[in-house]
Amino acid sequence: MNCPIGIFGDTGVGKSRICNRFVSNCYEEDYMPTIFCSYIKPIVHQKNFYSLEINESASDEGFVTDYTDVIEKSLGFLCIFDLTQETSLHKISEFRYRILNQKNLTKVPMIIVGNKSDLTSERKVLSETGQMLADKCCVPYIEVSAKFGTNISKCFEMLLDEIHPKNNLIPVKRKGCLGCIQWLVT
Ligand SMILES: Nc1nc2c(ncn2[C@@H]2O[C@H](COP(=O)(O)OP(=O)(O)OP(=O)(O)O)[C@@H](O)[C@H]2O)c(=O)[nH]1
Ligand SMILES: [Mg+2]
Repeated sequence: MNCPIGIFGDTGVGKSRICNRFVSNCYEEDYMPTIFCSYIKPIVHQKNFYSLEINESASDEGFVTDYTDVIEKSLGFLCIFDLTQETSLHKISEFRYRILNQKNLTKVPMIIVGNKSDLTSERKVLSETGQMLADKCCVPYIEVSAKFGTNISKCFEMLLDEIHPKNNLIPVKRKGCLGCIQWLVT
């Protein structure tokens, strides 16, 4: 199943590092702002095959078109903030509002992700605060470190768990292709 997902979050929170860690298991310190980046990652999760299309849009408000396109096509969203930057947590609500507003829905498959958990002495956002926001939004919460790879696969798998039932994906046998299944969005 082709599964487009959107990566949102304030500038510098680690969106690209999380994607690179997940897709290629690599990590670079140098910071290069993203305008738009798309990654493809095949993954087997809960015995289902997914071709994840991971779209990272610019965190700069100026690139409105990218936002709109990514929101339009995505089945689920990772909303990322930086555990060492409190302002980046406040931005999550803005991204969520924008996504719900464009999709004209009250809920979408989404995970709130606190990144840079390795920077323990610089932490500004308590786990409880991140969890409280996630509870308010009725979405799961997880803390990760792109630098050390902590919980990186897990946050994508959690999103697939959210996407799977909420889009009512039903496995159906494809005609003329024994053993092959496809997913229908109802
Ligand atoms: N210590 C630590 N630093 C991180 C981690 N993830 C990202 N960084 C650093 O944060 C900076 C920004 O990371 P990016 O992945 O480029 O951030 P981004 O959200 O993609 O930024 P934009 O594309 O500009 O919106 C880089 O200098 C990274 O080295 C992490 O898990 N731990
Ligand atoms: Mg980036």
